[in-house]
Amino acid sequence: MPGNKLYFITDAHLGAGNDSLQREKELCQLLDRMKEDAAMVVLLGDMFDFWFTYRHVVPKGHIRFLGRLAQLADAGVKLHFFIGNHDMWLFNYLKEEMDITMHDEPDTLEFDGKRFLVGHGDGLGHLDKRYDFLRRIFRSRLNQRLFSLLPQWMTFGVATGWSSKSRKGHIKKNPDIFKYQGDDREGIVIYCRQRLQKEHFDYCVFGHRHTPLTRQIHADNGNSSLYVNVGDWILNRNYAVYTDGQLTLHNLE
Ligand SMILES: [Mn+2]
Repeated sequence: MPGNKLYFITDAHLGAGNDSLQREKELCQLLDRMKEDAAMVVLLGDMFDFWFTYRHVVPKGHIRFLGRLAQLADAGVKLHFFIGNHDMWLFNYLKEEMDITMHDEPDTLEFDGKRFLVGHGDGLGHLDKRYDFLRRIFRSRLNQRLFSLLPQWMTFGVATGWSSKSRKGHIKKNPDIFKYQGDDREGIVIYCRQRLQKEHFDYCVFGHRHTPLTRQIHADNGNSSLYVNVGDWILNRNYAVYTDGQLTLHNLE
């Protein structure tokens, strides 16, 4: 019988860096604890630094993490995955293997009578037109089909090299990239305030920004909600738990 807690984890970027296996093992410590008390586990994306599900083949690695997810699913814990910008090509693999509900875009989850607006967080607020354009290209069905026809040594070489280079480049160009940019410059906050104009949410929970944050945000119509950014698992070991009417941020100890 599963427990009654709701967990959020984000941005483990498994496969990146030399410490990926250690990071994965620590993640498994947390997942093992969840077996005792979780009702629902929400993965907020970029759990893998790169992934592509081919028709009959999936990438090597990450088997401890995948095995733990399967255990949770088999124990009756409800699992959700919001795809990130690094693992947007998971397609239906996790759905087919362990009935994880996959989300391509932000979505509403209900839990314990509360409404959560949940997503990864990339491309929201449309602050970067070039990124909007790339996002459309990467998410086009036709391009995905063409990509799957390329030889795998080529696609994996390009994608993993690009991912690590773009991460280092971004940080070098803007050392404050992980700092909060202000309510009018954070795409996630802009997006959440637009959604709050039309409907009520108790919580807005996202990842992608790699810095844990809790902040009350307000829409022009007076609607207000608690924005929680879970942080990340690659640099920190952050996660969030909702229980007894409270959503709180934690670190793996
Ligand atoms: Mn991301």
